[in-house]
Amino acid sequence: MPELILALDVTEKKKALEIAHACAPHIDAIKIGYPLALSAGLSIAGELKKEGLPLIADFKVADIPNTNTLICDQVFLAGFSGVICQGFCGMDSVKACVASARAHKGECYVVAEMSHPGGKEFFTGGVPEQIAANAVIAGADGIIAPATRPDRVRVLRGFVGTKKILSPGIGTQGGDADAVASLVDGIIVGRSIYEAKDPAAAAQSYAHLRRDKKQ
Ligand code: NUP
Repeated sequence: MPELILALDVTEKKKALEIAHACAPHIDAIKIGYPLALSAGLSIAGELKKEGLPLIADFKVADIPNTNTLICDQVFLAGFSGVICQGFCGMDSVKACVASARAHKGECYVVAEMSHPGGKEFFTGGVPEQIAANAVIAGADGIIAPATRPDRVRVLRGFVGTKKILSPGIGTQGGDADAVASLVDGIIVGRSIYEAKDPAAAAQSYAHLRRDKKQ
């Protein structure tokens, strides 16, 4: 059964910290991306870390290897425990992110296929499979695969074996947590939790799916 990763795409720092604190007992990790990092600054990582949970930077790093290294080093120095990069820039670019993660004892996940409708435009024709295979060769910790397409998650599992699959697209994007829970290692949920009237209760509603069933 998967871990529950909160996608904290809230742009008000105070609100973000409140939601993180309220949800912390019911989640296994926090993921932030550009919305919160750009509004609150990268130092938000230090504050979120106080919740004692793994903290993933969803910056979908997608540049040449040297720039990827510079970006990922900043991510880990800020206190994140994991980073998400794109795989379509090629093996060398992914390897740079993985090397940075290793140097900082962190994790690196590679987007293999995106969850939104437009994700079908270019993440197609064997590309996601190739990205997933590359992620394994590069030594990444796992991939990101779409909860909106459980059939694709099944296919990509065949390419990553026991590496982790983290899966966004649940709830607001239409994906069904129960349909992918047994296929993945982590479900990523954003709006269905942080836009709920009671985010903690919304997070707790996934308790039956969580690996350790803490709640
Ligand atoms: O393919 C992806 N789809 C996706 O939604 C890759 C992602 N990293 N995400 C992220 O997951 C997205 O940026 C957001 O932070 C989260 C999903 O949020 P929500 O749709 O549950 O609100």
